[in-house]
Amino acid sequence: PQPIYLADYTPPAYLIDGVELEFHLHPTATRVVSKIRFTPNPKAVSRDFFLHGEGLTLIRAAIDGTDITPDLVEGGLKADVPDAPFLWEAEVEISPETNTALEGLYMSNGMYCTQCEAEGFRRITYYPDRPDVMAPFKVRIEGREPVMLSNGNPIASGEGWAEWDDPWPKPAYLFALVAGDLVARDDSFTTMSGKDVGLKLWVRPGDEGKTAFGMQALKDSMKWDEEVYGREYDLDIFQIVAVSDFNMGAMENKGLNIFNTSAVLASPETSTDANFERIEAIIAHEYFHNWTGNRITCRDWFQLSLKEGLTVFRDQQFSGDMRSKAVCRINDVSALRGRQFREDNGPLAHQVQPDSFVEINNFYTATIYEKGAELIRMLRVLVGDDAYDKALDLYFTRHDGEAATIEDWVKVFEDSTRRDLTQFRRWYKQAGTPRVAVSEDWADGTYTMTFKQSTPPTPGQDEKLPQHIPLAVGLLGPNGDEVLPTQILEMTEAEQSFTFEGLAAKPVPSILRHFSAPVILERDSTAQERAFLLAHDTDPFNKWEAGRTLAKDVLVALITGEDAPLEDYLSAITVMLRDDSLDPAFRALTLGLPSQDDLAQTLFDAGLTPDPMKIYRAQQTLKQAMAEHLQDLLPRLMADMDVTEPFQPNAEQAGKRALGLGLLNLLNRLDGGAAAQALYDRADNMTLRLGALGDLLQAQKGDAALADFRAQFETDELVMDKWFAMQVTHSAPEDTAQIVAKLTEDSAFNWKNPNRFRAVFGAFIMNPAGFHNASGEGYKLFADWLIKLDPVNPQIAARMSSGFETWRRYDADRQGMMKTQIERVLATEGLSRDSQEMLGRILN
Ligand code: B3K
Ligand code: ZN
Repeated sequence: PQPIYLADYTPPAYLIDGVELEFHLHPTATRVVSKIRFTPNPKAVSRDFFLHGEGLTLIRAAIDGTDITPDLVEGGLKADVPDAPFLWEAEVEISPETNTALEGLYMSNGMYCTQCEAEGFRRITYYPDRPDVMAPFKVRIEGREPVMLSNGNPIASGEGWAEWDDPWPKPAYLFALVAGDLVARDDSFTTMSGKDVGLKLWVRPGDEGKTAFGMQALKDSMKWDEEVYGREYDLDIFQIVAVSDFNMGAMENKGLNIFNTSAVLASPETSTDANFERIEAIIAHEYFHNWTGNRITCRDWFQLSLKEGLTVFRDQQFSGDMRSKAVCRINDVSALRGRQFREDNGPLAHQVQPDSFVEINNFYTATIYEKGAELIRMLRVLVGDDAYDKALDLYFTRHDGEAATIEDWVKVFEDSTRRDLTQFRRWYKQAGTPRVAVSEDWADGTYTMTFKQSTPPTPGQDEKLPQHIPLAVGLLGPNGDEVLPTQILEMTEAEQSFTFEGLAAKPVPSILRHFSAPVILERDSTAQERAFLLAHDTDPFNKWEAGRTLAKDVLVALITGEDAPLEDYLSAITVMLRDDSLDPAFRALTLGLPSQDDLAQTLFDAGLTPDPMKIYRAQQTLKQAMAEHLQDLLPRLMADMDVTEPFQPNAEQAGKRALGLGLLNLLNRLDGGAAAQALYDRADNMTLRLGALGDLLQAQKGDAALADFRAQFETDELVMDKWFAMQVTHSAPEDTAQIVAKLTEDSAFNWKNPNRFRAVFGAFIMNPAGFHNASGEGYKLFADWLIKLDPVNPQIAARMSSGFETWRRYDADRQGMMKTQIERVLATEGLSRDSQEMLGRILN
């Protein structure tokens, strides 16, 4: 497959004044009639008329009313057209029912729905399927479905038909159609200028009871975007539809967001606190896209982070405002390190604004999303909050209605702040995670910190230039008082020193507060100093970070057989846990240990070969030591975390449950599962039930609970996903592959459903000790399933293949076994472009 290059961008040859679509729905023979008014683009460099089209059967085509026979070519069609505005008409036939890739128009549980981003619209009709062609759409749907929806405002409907009108010009990737037997939760929102907007959350009959939380999250998001960004909604109606078969979380189609059921349906009995939090964030994210993505869209897919990075940043801000800022920041950074750092330090590393791609669906990555969001966060830190707000106002006025670029975005900041951001732009163009090493010097009341930055080579990019890094730094005195509040040090050189004068004693520095830049900080420190920061740092992120690095020091020492600062860690953690002034959610996070994947990368970076079993055992050893050390404290602390009020999915209650479960996980190592069983038996919400089930599985006492869980929730797809995932996550490493194999034979393993496939195989590749079991059977099993899934759903197969992305970290045996499997998948005949690109990059 040939790559597409950013450098080859040219403006579209024709623009569109208006689109009319007519759908005649049929499961295997849907007819789509299109009328498109084209006009030559004055900025075009060519007059060639090309329309994208894939898997379409062309029935008829006409230009200005005269039938024509277009030239059907690879990926679309060509035709001779007038050198003036003209009307294109076409009729095509498509088969939604057999569309298992879930891209274009497809069926899920008997209901029609669409997914057009990035390039799915070309599977619906012939069209210039590129985001810089924006047009208003009118849609008529004919069919037997009781509910038939599309973008924009409802115009008219009757028995067997419905018409919709979206006045806002949009690229085709934002098109949506839904038709089926659906029921709505209705509500309304009055915008800041007093307009009434109808809100509808559509679900399958039976799921009405799981819509209240999503609707509230939507209203909160609408209010927040008005208050914080001054953005008002712009149609008479906003709709969300929940769909069971969906490749990702959700999609921001104009006025008609389509959601994976897992990203919108919620109830205390079936959803965990983490589910509620994620749902709130995704609803906000998709809603925020209405301005950052839809009103201002991307010129081409190389600019994907323009909308995704910004919208993630906005949803992170929103979650921080709705919940606890500190806890949200810690969670966001953990996710960034877990997914984006892993990507940036392996064969799939790529720029936030890539130069080329083969399959764009492979670039909906943590780098585009989460690193993109970090770049915006840094910009905000560098220019200041007020200047950020001004820049955003300028962005919205200058680019509303346009398909913009990342250059446009940075230029807005330059123009509104008069800062030169030339060096900052490198963040978009240089892949890889910068390492920042710190050394310090103390003499005569002067404290000097010297920072050195370097970024390791990434595929296709050997040389890296110094980046513009905002380092948020504070200093603490020996008694724990802050002697210097947070300052932003701007690092622009490869090596740079900063001095602080007039200090009475050598300070303890708190560096990279609130994780002010997405870098790896390298700083040798003593266990005492880490414990000191855990006890005294005023920055909650760095307070947590101190605990995390101390835990990491202990674990690495346990793995490598060096002296571990175990006692320092245990006493520091005890002090932290006892501190009632600390938010339970914060304490729960600080009690958690760095992940096995994080430790593997750390060891690899240190020039060692990570052994997944040793890492796993070190974690178990440390947890056992923690349990024993905290033994006397556990019952009282756990009792303190009991929530007696009725279940609320808010941050306060969730924090107590999280800490309670964190402590139970330790107690579980001492009481052989007794407390977990008791909790399982009395739990009246999914958070506690699932937490208890995990502990029971861990203690190898889960059989009865698993059977009970299944009996209770057999008909609930989303809860059954948890039932599958839990068994993989909490398996003993030597059993994991067999358990996965057994689950794939279960009658409920509906593998064509992305949620179900991910429940099993996502959990598998996220369980390093199990996946990397020395026998290699895990690798083979995983490859078998990639081969099986690829022809059915290439997007999910390609995405999951990142399970192999860390193969070069491991010993020669494991490397050899993984390489064999990667090559076997690559050699599969007819392998999708998606998987070819991913596995090809992973291998090289
Ligand atoms: N924009 C969509 C993702 C589309 C993925 C296409 N493979 C959801 C989101 O980021 O909000
Ligand atoms: Zn998005």
